[in-house]
Amino acid sequence: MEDSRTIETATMKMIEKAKKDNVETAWDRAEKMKPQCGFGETGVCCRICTMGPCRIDLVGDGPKRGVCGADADTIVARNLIRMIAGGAAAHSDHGRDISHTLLMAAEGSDYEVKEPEKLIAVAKVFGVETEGKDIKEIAKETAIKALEDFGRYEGLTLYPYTANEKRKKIWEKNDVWPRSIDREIVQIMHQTHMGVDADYVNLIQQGVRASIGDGWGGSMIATELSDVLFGLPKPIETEANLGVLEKNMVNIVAHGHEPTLSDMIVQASQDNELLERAKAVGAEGINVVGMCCTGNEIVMRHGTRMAGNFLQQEAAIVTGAVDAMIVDVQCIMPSVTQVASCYHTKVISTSPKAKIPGAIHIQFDEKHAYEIAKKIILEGVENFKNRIPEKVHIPEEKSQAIVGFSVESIIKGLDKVVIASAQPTGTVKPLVDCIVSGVLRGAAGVVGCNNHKVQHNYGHVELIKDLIKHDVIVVVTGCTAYACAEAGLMKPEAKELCGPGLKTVCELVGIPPVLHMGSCVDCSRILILLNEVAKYLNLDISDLPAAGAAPEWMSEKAVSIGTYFVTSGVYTVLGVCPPVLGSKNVTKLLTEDVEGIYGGKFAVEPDPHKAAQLMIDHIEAKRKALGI
Ligand code: XCC
Ligand code: SF4
Repeated sequence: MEDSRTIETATMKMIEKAKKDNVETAWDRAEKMKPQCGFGETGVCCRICTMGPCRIDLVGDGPKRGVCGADADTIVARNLIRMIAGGAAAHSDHGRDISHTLLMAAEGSDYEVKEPEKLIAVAKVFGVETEGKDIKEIAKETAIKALEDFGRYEGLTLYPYTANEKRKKIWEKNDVWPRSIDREIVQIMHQTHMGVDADYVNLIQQGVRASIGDGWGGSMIATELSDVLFGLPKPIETEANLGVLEKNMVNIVAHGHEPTLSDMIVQASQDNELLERAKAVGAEGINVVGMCCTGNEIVMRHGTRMAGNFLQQEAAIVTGAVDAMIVDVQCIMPSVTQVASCYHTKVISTSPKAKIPGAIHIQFDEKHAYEIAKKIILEGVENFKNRIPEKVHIPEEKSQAIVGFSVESIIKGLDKVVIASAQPTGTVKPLVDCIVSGVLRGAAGVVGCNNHKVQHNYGHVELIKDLIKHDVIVVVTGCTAYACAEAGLMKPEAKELCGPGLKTVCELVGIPPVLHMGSCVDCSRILILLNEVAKYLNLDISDLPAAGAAPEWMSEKAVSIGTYFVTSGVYTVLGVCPPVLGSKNVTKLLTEDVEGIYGGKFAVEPDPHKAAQLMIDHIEAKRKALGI
């Protein structure tokens, strides 16, 4: 079987089935969208005020400036940092919600502190005194400090202080330390308002500030406090792909991003009352499966199976076997209700921020979390009997995977490599030893979305296969994680695809060569891991033999992620070009000049094999510079 749209056979089958069932998918709509607008694609379309829309003619002798006089540099830079604002806002609003959930846990709710030790570590970052206090008190003070970091009115955001000394000096010197997480996002909106900033360098600098507030602020707080509330991920077995849907069970797909609801859904799905009701409607049980990043949150902590990534959301419904798709925020195609209307599937929206025409809205409320989760699941249970048997086809594809690699569990796991000294180190020393000795050539973080412009999962899988063949250990988050799990790159047997060094490490430690580190906000785990290694070696992140990639990205969040990786010192290769080519200056700034300032830079390479080579070359160059 071959298909230019996806490499993944379950999805191929569902695309075919969709056609038969007269259902439109993202790929169909993408076809209809062709040709896509060249002005938009190169970033030179401006709609910021109603004197426009204005667009810059890049090839002919048409306009070189908008009505207000803004040139291509200004327009491209403004558009780009507005993307960063969107992405940083999404991540940080998620982080704020988690902080609020911690506060509610402290004050009494269905949530509780699952990891007191980690809470104490986080409390220290915020300067909360922990000695002699009970855990609820610490939780409350930490939550308030975290919430303050979003809107602080004096000083600087606190979480970036966890970075290594060299990195902090770079941010200070270039004046990009975020003052507060929200403020930098708001300032982007102000600075890009008609007639404010026209200097592309100054605009990009503000984008950098907001992105650091995301990666080392909002996202990191989201990750750290999620661990506190929902548990620290530890290696756990699971399965991935559409084949995790069950013919004889109530299938509930949890889709979206935050763990607050999905974690409760997992718990409530075991409720006796609901299980009995499921039996009464003729089902063998309740099968909760994950989709996109909320799926990553629950698989990391409970092993909840992974149904599919971004471009599989419609395909999941096309199986005709999804009784309820529960969504919260981000990456939910409005088309899901359209697709659902051709089957029996109920789409249930739960966030006041995200309502979708055609969906049932059951508003989630942290105060009554368990009861509402039960109510939501019940919708799916009652819907089981409405399945249309002739429309049900669940593809059999599913792969084994080991997931759940928090920084803490990686450190613990790699301690097994130290065979000579049986003493566990509790630090990144074993990882560092493997890299310094050359057993591992380096490490790569591969993250991000799916995008119809890249064959679904092809970019992720091909790039990563090349990296592991070259003994580069790979960590992943987001939709990349699903692509890897589905392709079998997260099972121990994937060691056979590795070079000899990485293969040995996989054997000794019992890990796969590709480590699932979580959802998109968990890209902050990658920052923490890099930072720990840098600190251990008394180096900066930019000195390490490491690189990043987003082979199939599409969202504004990915622009923010890419920017904070680059300005944390990571060479980052994008498989899809951001809308910047309309400005030679902005393009040069991002792909060349920025390296002299932050030690990282962007590259764009659609061919995953060439992209992998760029990363490997970078890793080898860094090794050489370190003399290892
Ligand atoms: Fe969304 Fe997070 Fe992208 Fe996937 S990787 S398409 S942002 S689900 Ni985050
Ligand atoms: Fe045109 Fe300037 Fe208005 Fe943009 S801000 S739409 S370039 S007049």
